[in-house]
Amino acid sequence: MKNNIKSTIAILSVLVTFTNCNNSGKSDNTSGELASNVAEKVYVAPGEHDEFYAFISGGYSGNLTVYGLPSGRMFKEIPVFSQFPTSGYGYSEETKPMLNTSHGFIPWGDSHHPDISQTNGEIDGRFIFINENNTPRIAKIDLKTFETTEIIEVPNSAGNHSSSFVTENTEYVVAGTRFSVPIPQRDMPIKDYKGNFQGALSFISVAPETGHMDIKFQVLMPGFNYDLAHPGRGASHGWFFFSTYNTEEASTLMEVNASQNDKDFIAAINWKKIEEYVNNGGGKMMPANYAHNVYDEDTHSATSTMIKEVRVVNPSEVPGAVYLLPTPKSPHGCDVDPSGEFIVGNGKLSANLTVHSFTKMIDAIENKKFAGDAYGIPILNFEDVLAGVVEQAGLGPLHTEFDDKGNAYTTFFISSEVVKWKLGTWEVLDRQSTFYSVGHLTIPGGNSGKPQGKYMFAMNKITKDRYLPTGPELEHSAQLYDISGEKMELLLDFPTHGEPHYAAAMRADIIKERSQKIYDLEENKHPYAAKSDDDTRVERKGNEVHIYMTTIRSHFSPDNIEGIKVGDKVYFHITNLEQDFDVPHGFAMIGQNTSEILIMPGQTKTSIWEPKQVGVWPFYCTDFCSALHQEMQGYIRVSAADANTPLKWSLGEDIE
Ligand code: RUQ
Ligand code: CUA
Repeated sequence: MKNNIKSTIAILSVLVTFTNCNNSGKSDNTSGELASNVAEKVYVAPGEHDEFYAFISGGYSGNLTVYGLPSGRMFKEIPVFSQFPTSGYGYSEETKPMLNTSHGFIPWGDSHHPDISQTNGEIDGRFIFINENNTPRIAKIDLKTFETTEIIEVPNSAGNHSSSFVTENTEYVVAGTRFSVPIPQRDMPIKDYKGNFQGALSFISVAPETGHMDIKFQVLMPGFNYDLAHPGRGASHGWFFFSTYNTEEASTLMEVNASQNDKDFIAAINWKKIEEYVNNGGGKMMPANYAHNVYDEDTHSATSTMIKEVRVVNPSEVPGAVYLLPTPKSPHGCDVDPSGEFIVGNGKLSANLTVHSFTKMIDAIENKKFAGDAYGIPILNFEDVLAGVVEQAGLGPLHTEFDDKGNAYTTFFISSEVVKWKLGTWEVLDRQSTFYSVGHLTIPGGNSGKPQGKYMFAMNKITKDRYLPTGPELEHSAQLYDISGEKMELLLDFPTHGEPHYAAAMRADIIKERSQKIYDLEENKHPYAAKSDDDTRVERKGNEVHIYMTTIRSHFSPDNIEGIKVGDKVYFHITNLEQDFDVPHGFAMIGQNTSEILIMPGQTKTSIWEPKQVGVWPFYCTDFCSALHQEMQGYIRVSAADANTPLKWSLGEDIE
């Protein structure tokens, strides 16, 4: 009884609070979390669609997740660098080649920075690229199908972190090495790092129509750590900027030894100049070994090709192509504003934010005002290229994004906040706390010449008390802010998956319209496709058995198979005959040493089973596809290795 009274009082006081809020009429107050208009701002009614897509990197999950904004609802996890039992990616025979590398099959990756393709400096929603940090790779996801369709390994690279960022017409997707290494790799003492290790910056060309990727050239830089990067745009289109740390070239106890120099550099690369040099036969081909994996939508299959050489360019061969801009102090993010004039160095150990001017940089280069050189690369004077400093903005700046009104937003890890400041005047306009320890932030279109504004979300490294506890491990937390007004307003917390290093976001309309609903069965060129029940069959080749199987609501054809033997390798090649949106069928076989597979309408996928025990073993559909989904099953009779049970199959009648 007492409890009842207590809770009634609690409810009343909550109501009173809300009434007060509403009566106060303060819609722009900073305690916005409780105001009911905040809830309206993120409310997307049942059946309605979100206004923006957000593609959030999964970090150590190796994948990419798709969210809607402003609701913060997660729509999909796109498998990229990691095996994914939910769809069978990396488990099906068709997709295993996607995870092939020069180190063999790798079931996992560490994805960091997604970036959407651009046309004329605007994001176009055709493709999204993302890097793998650990075993350097760049992946491309087709935003028609939301499938990973290409992965290219990056040789001469390690800790592929200053990646993947695209130039304003998607001429290149760029990947830079975080860890310098011996190039070519060789057996040598670690203590000889300095002067001997190198950092490769890779320019991967993207074919305008198909999106096909190729490593056009690698620039072999001094042995610094290349942490983040961004393309020039507008006037600075043709340049690429990379933040560096460990210009000390230390190889041990980096937290001390790589923090000695007062200033590190932002490296400015004139890729247009190097491209021209390379187009005229410049650079040299160097032996290499890296995988290029391509998924073909017609055959529904991936192939992996090993490539044996790569073109490398030394900065000294192309005078005027590479410069170093002194930047305090161990900068992390390297961000370019929408106009292309300002290059922000987020010096994570510095109290101030340094902003370089592209115009001043060009002036200084033309007047040959250099402060020295590093391994022959000219170093510009700090003062000569400085556009301005955002003073004492916060502690531990990491990343900066931009809106469409000339404002910048920088995350501060240590002081756990986002700070809004004005480009050109460098004054701080607003600051809002994040919960807690923010890394990256994203504004839709924020990494292009045309930011779309409206929202900003912060991706935080520490969650602590933001959600119901789930044991020691918590999902990371993101916070959505309304940035349409003068002050940022916190709207929503939502959980993210893995560690979201970065995200790309854009208005939903373009992607939504182009999104594919089914695969055309007629166009299916999979060599093992069965396009109707007439094509279904079982073929034995030695101890390999190939089952050409179809699915349609609600049966497999065939669904009874006899004559399989212990020691066989059984390939289920399953074609989903459906031609309706959102009707996949799944497949799983008891005792399989792999995951289930999910087959989209019109698609063929292959799953392997190596039966080890005699018996009659069932398989079934894993996706609740119809009222008779539970009936969607079949049996396989497995006989002893030396038995002579004839190979037979059927649907709807007994095997005699
Ligand atoms: S990082 S939290 Cu991998 Cu982009 Cu800066
Ligand atoms: Cu097909 Cu359930």
